[in-house]
Amino acid sequence: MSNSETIFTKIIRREIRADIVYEDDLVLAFRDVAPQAPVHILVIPKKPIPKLEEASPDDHGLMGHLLLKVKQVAQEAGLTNGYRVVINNGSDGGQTVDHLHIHILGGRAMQWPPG
Ligand code: D5M
Repeated sequence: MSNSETIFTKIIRREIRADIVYEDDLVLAFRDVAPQAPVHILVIPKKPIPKLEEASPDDHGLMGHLLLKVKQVAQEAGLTNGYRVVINNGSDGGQTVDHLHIHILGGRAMQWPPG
């Protein structure tokens, strides 16, 4: 398993500033520092699961909560015309921060396939 200390852990602990848009006991949502769309928000579990691949059956409820919060955060961001939800998993998936995170991208029409 990868080292669970990442920049996102520091954001959860308020050791690094972030533009936080939602928080509860289990998840945190904040604006991506390098937005790839007019709205680009990351939703993360507070539990430091390094990547989707390392989520376990014990995380069943947390994973459902996370996805439902993605929907809520997207609604609260005003993304009434649709949006894209992305999880980059591991090296070939393009993951750069080893703390599970769900990207919400919106505010423009997305293209397919992604690069
Ligand atoms: O996405 C990791 C994402 O994390 C990438 O879009 C930049 C974002 N990022 C990195 N550092 C920060 C801070 N400090 N605040 C907000 N957003 C950040 P990946 O799927 O791993 O490629």
